[in-house]
Amino acid sequence: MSRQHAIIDSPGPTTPKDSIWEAFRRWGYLQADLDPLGDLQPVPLPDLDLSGPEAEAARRVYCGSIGAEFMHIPDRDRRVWVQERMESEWPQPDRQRILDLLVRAEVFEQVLQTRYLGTKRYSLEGEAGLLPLLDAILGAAAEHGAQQAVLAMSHRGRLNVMLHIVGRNPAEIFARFEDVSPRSVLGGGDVKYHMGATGDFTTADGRKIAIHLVSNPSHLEAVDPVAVGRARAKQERLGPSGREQVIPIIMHGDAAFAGQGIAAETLNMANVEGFTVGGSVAIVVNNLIGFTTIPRDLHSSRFSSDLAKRLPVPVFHVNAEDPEAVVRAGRIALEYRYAFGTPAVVDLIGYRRHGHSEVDDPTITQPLRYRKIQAHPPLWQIYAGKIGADAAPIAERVHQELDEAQKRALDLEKSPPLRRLPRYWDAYRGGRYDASLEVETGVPSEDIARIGETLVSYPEGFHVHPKVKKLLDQRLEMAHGKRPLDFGMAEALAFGSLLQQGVPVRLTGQDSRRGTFNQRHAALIDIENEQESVPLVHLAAGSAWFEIYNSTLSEAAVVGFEYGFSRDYPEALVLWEAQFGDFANGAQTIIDQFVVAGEDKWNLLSGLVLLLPHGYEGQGPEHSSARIERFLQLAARDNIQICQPSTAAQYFHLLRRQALRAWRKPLVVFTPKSMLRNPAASSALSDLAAPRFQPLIPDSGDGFAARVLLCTGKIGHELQAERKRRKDSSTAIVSLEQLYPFPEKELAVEMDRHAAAREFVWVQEEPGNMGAVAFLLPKIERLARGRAVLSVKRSASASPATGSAKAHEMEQKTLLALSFGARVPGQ
Ligand SMILES: Cc1ncc(C[n+]2csc(CCOP(=O)(O)OP(=O)(O)O)c2C)c(N)n1
Repeated sequence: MSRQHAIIDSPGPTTPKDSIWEAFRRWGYLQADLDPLGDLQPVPLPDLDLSGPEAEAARRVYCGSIGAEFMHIPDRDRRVWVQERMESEWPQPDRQRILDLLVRAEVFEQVLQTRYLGTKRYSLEGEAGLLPLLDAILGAAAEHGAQQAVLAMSHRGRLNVMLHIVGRNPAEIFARFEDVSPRSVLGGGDVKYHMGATGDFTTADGRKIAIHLVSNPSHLEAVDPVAVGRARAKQERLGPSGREQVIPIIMHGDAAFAGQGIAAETLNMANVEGFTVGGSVAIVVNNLIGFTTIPRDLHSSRFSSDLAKRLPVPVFHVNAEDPEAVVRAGRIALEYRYAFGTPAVVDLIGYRRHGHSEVDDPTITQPLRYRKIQAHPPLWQIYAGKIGADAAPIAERVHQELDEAQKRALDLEKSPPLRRLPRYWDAYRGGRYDASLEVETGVPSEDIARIGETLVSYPEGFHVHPKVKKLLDQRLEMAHGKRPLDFGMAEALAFGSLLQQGVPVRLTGQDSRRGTFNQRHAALIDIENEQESVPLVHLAAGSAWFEIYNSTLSEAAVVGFEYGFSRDYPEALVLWEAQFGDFANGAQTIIDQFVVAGEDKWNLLSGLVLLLPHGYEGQGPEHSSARIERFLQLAARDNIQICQPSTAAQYFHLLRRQALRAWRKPLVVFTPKSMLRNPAASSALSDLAAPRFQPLIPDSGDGFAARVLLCTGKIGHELQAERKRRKDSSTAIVSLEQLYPFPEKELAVEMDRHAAAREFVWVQEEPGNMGAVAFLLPKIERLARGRAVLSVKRSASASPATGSAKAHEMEQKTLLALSFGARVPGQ
């Protein structure tokens, strides 16, 4: 599969006949018969004001129920590929199967409507063609070797897809309408139309495809990168044939696809090496409305799918009420994906029979459209009439099946699970923290020396940049204990040692291969020919592998992707790195809806690591704070880990702990910037052999201090330097390395050890309305047993930091002075 799309245009029409066909190939979709209700009017085009037998033939192909947009694709071969499929005859599809699916789709919705009137279900009615479409796509995928499909979709039609495509039992779905076991989900769980599900789909020719419907939040499109990341992980598990074996199918609402940036960010990753899945099939379930808003207010283009034209991929608009055309469009799209390894899009144009949900009255805002819809028969009746079949007996049978399923649901005491986790999750657990989870993470110095030697090696004749060469020389000295270890080397050694133990490692982020702060150099670049060498790859043992990719300039989609990847590769250490932690809030939806809440809502675990450079260094409001306060506010019931290692060795142990414990919990690490090169933050080789990460670094003194400063991160080193400068012997400094789960026992021991201390002072660089102060102060007060608890921080502020380097210096000095006892006038 090539990433280069040769821009070779067609030789151009040479005969009048050619030019007629060219006109229809290029513009025919604008006059295609796409909208069952006729609201999407054909566009008058002089280019298509053509008559005669050739024009009529071309019009039949390009202005029927499929409107194919493909002439924007630069590669002529790909255009010809689409053209050939559009212009050839197609065999008649299995009409009985299509009819059966259409009946099932709508009868299921009608049963829900009559049994659970007034309950939201986000009916598929008006878009029932989705079932034959998925059936066709999965059937064709199976012919190409697909064994698994990762499906993502929002609320609309989800229950229907769970039943008919994922293959869940209807009783399980009815049980959720009956809400049979509310006590099991008090304070947690999720609504039924967001649940993930797994099952098997049987294709028309009897093949089986395992289906994974990805759990999904309300936030539309947020699931897109998660599903793609999951598909990528599943593919990597399978090796080179993974792309054939695992097919992602992402369904979108028309309003959401056009409006949500994360959909664009996800498409942008489609053919990028570190993120490609060899193409996903995108389906726009296009009911020409979003809640109450009509298309002209939803997007600036005729079709909501225009976003996809950023890629060299075809878009097949298809009239949802011509199921045979729908099936054909699905098959062509799927085959394009397998032929060229890129996405392909089906825009399924139908309508929405009810309001946004079934409790919403659409006649208030779209009275005319809904008058038409009320008079419009369901698709299965239209289709049965067209093919001359009697669908009533099928409808009767489906009704009966569903009646029986509902009775079974009433007998259930608990809602049965809708999915089974793959075996690779067997060895891991979530839930609350307990100390029995701990493992030793130390590595003996001899092993470190050996790993270090590989880390600094490269092939014979490879021309390393002189600056990198110097760094590698220093790293070799570090590996042999001749120079203190810095963060960059500690990280490389953590990765290298894990790889040697058979743990795969994947790291992505903007400029992460070199490292934003010129600190990583995971990929060495030959200065003569730009060839690459990645030393860590050579440390991978057993089934381990090492991947490091510079990502696209996105936060939301890339974090979503890596979260998805971590969901299907629990054995791997999966890390995403922000350029500066400040930018992580671009991924806030993924953090809020998946990373911190996924276990609570869906009982799904992830060991994803977020590396967020953090620290006040005078670089302005958007290069200072990774927003510790936000993560702390999101922390409850041991859902995440929030850490700020202050030394290289602590970082080493923290990364190894994350991979080696059986506990799979997202880990947020506030990582250093200037501290990367601060000798005070470096570690001795022997520190890497220490048993494990310390959630708290106690003061090195004898416990007789009068004041104890408590802090986390870089400010701790500044406090140490200030204490030295002042020759202060009455102040202790304690560094909290783990903020959550809160290391209460360790802190209590340390505070009790300082029996003579009159006050405990929480010191932070962040303003008073940010940082850890609000989270920690009540906890410190509880442990202080009546002794004074104070805090030093910047004044509360609307933005995290000043833009002036000099103002920053002044503020920082004031923080240090206050920490050592100066009082603010008036206090
Ligand atoms: C990010 C986000 N913003 C707003 C909403 C509220 N909302 C729920 S459905 C909906 C309309 C969706 O329209 P469309 O994408 O066309 O899908 P449809 O419901 O018509 O199938 C909106 C605005 C949401 N769920 N997610």
